[in-house]
Amino acid sequence: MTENYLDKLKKELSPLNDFDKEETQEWIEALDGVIKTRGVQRARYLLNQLLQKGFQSGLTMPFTANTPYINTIPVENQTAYPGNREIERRIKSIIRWNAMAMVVRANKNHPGIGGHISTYASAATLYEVGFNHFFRGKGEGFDGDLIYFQGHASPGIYARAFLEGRLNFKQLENFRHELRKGGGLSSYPHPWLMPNFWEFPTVSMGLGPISAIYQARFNRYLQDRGLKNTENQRVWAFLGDGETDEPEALGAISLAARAKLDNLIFVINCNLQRLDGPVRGNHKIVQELERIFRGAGWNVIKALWGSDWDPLLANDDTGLLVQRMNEYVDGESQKYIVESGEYVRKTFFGKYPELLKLVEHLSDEQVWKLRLGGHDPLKVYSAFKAATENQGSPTVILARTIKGYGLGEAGEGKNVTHQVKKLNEDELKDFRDRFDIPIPDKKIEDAPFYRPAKDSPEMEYLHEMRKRLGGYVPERKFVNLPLTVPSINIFNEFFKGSDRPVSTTMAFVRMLTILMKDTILGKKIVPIVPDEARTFGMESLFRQFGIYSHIGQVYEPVDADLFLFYREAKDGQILEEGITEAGSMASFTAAGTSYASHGVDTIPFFIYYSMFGFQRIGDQIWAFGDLRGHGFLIGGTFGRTTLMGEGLQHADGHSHLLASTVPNLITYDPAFAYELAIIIQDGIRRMYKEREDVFYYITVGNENYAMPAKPAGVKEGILKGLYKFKGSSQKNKKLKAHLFGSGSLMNETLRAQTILEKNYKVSTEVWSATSYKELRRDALEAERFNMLNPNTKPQKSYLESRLEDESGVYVAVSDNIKAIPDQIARWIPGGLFTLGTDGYGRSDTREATRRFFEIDAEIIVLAVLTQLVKRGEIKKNVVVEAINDLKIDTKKANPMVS
Ligand SMILES: Cc1ncc(C[n+]2csc(CCOP(=O)(O)OP(=O)(O)O)c2C)c(N)n1
Ligand SMILES: [Mg+2]
Repeated sequence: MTENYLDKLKKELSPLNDFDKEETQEWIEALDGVIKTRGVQRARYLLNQLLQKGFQSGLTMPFTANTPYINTIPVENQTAYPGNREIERRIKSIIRWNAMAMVVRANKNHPGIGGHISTYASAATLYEVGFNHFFRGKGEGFDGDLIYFQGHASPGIYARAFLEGRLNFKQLENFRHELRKGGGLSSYPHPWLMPNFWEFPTVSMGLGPISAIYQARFNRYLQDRGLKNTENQRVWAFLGDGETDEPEALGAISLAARAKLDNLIFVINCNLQRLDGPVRGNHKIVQELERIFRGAGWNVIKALWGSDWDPLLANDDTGLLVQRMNEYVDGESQKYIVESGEYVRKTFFGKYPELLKLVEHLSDEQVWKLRLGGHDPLKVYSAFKAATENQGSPTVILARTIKGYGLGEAGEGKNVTHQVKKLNEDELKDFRDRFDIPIPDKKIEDAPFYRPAKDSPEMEYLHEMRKRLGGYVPERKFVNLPLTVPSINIFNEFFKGSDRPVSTTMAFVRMLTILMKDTILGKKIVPIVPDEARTFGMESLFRQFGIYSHIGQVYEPVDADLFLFYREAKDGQILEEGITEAGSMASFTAAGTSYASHGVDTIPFFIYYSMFGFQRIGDQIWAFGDLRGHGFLIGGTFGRTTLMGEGLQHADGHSHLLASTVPNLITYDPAFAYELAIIIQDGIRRMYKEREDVFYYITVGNENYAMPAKPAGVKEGILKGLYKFKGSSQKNKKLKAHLFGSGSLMNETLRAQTILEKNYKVSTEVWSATSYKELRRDALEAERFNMLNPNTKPQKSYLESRLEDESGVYVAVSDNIKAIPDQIARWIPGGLFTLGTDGYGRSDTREATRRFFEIDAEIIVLAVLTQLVKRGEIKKNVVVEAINDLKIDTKKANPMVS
């Protein structure tokens, strides 16, 4: 590899190239003298002056955001450990054992059931220092810290809760056996499955860190808007070093620094390994992360070396030990774990003979056992303490550990360690001996759980420490009181209809404004936009309600003289997130779960380009469902052909299909303003009054058309997913058809109705299908009930009872792909013929794209006639003539494949 400028300078700056050691020593002594007599501030000033002078004379220093590969906190700045180290070690050892035993036992009984030993084994000290000294619970007078536990460390978190008496033997035994009688523990943190225990689902890597950042920012929002005092609540996010490769993990760190989130602490467990092997075999993950975080403005604390290394570093007169630490790569470091002390001495220290002297008083075993920072409670405590005391910026702790710590031959530091799920008898014995667990040889094979007596010093200490910190964690609590929800009357204006053409988006923005002005709910509404407010016509909200900024607005906006200027304010209500759907979704998550994490209701509306929702941030939406989040996802500019001109990567016709996969998500594709009003009001009622753990996805379009007045008696149908919008004017005709329309395609069904009735004498009824997902869910429920209860009177689904008295052919059309209406096809008498927008979108006018995708009125007419021919109710030549009359090109390209 070619050397770059930095590599060359590194060489030049190495102590090995020091050709006048005496002179160097003089300078070092001078610096020491200044630090001792005048303090570090003065020393910093002098060094800076020297650098500036040097720069003026042509001396450039290599740019680096790195500090040397040593601990950030010098020994002199460590505080004495405030706890009982010995008891804490015993507690930690027992937790280690039980965490390991949970996985081993589960896999012994059911090979393949899975679980992870090595992640917690490496992180135990990080968590235990937190549990004993930092994590605040939700007790009397405490609001509690918000802690994102690394998903794969869950066995350790369960094992602690077991010692605390919060989980019993049976539950531990049923780890990863949730369906056993009495229930079991979920594989990873899932509030859906353990709603009183887990607070945050973190196991999809990268989602924890980005959620934590926006959570910390949302805590500030609640504070600045007077909704809750969150001053004493910290957000802790524990993550893996491998996890930082996920774009979401680091993608929002600059926001955290910009917003000065000193209530946020990241702890990255740098065991240098991920699932397959080293995170950075040829490089150093810690240094890479340090550069990135420092560059973004974070306070970075490296806890790399344990106290055993302190005297070695103190005696490192040549600077070669630091040089050695700086230069060796992670792959090499991993090798030292699986090799002997002799190998470490020879290879690590022996590279420079001077270094051998530093360890000559240590045996090989002692050399091998020189502890790393993340396994040394004192180093971890000092790092956590410094993090909690840091002001004005978020902190990241980079703690170095060993993956599979304590597993020995079974996997410690090996590339396979992540997957280790079984230990043989000897390995269990080694583990027991290493951590002094009182389990006799004859029982060891079973890897039994161990819990000391209630009155043992360990148990007393454990409870006492948690009592001081306000209670046990994790614990999920939530508001259960019904919120007073405004009546539907607040939306009366939408029930009258309007001749003025408007879009459902415009109607939505108006509804949002009404809600934001509501005396009861107004303050709780949280509008969230990813740099798309103008797209949706929401800029009027900027001035009225303000854009949230902790520091207000320190500049005069360029449009200050305009009525709708860009107004940022400390109590601003809108979260304008910039171009980050992931960040916006993380904000939506914080606001949508505030009823649980803060005991404060907020009602988020996240309005975004529907194409960049489910397929871009679908995993976060899934996690939101797991979290039992409440709120409204509003998919704007929806519709493969409704959104004009934007084409293939913008025109969305399938987000409803993706949305249909989320179990507790209620979805709607409304056509008219009154439908939208009823859906939103009912959504608020269900989520905030009835406290149902559901959330909403509603699509809105930007096509303007006259909004009809609300017909009588349609509320139930709108909410259930289907109602008759416009009956036929030719009721007694023999030929009958039903058109199901959705969204702006309702207008094409109405046009088709006129053509069918006028030109083809088909009595045609138009229905508005607001939610195929709701219809399907209801039909599936009835079907299931009838299957399981053969002796009971069969239940009828809403769909079946609505259609039982109807006759005729059925055609569905929407701006979605055909699979959306196909969802209900099997319950439609005589079948459902579906039209939709399968295929890649095109940029053109609505008329052109609707003909291209074969969903316009003419094609609807053709589809109906074709169905009538199939039933033998009309002759084929009617269709042939219709194709001609309706000017349909039968040779046109098939949109599905072109
Ligand atoms: C988004 C996502 N991709 C992949 C996985 C599968 N996975 C689980 S753990 C793991 C390795 C974790 O390594 P690291 O983040 O370093 O954590 P460690 O266990 O080493 O602390 C992987 C790839 C996942 N859980 N989530
Ligand atoms: Mg790792």
